Amino acid sequence: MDMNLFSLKGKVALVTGASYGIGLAINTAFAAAGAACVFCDLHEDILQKGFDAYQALGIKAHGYVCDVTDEKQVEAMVARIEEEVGPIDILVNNAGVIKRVPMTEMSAEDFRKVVDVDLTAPFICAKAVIPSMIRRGRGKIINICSMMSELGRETVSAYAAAKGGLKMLTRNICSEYGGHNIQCNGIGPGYIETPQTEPLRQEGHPFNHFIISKTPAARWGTTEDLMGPAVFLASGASDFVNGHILYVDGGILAYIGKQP
Ligand code: NAP
Ligand code: GCO
Repeated sequence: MDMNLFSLKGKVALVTGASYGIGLAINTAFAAAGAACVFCDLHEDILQKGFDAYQALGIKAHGYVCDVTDEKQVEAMVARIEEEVGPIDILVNNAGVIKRVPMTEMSAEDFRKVVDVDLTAPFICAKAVIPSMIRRGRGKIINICSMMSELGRETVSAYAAAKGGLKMLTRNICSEYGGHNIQCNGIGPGYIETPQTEPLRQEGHPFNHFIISKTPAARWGTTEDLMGPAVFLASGASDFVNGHILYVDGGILAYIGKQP
């Protein structure tokens, strides 16, 4: 028996939306810990870029085109993964979108689209993998939450509502399926250098300085900062951790902010 508490040897991990960014980093860490890595993406061309990225890292990843908001597509993908790779031991609901629009200028359609990807899709994906986890008597589900699971700010009403809901979905999956040895936890990244935050990090953008002043670590996070926390929550080291949101934010949530 592998006594390394953080080992993922023999495990199958599905990370949604993991062709780049946080998802790619998490799957890279899972591969280093011994897991078989699976990822999905909405677009074939982006999926191919993902394959290229994993190959460049020396990782033999399994990838599928799937719109995670579409229950039939998710069910079909999970069935294919179980057939081609093996039953899913670890699910990371990472796929996400954001629309930065003042609430009164946001259409209900756009609000729904954000909630559909950031909250309904994690429900759909978790619902698709839990039955098999129950049959096998174990499972790990990790939902990628956000600072916006705890805080609001201008222009991100849909995203904050979805990520706040994702925190409570995490706690509810813990409550409903913890008795089947399924641990469902969240990771709440701070402000991380990925394409999603590119607009906020433009040289001279006031938000750039703002985040540095709100972060005790006085820097933007990197996707590498999320690797260890993800392996911890995916491994046997966290078998008695359930319903927890692990904030990986450099201390933002603890800090009133640097005096101007
Ligand atoms: P991102 O730019 O938000 O990309 C998310 C990924 O999800 C992309 O690969 C995207 O694919 C995919 N995706 C979007 N809609 C999808 C759908 N319907 N079906 C399947 N895949 C879909 O990348 P990120 O910044 O690495 O964010 C990853 C997660 O972390 C998100 O949930 C985000 O909300 C969360 N997060 C990010 C930060 C940050 O500072 N970056 C902080 C906290 C939380 P395409 O490129 O093909 O559209
Ligand atoms: C924003 C950012 C944030 C980050 C992240 C913070 O516009 O405020 O995009 O939402 O993406 O979610 O944890």
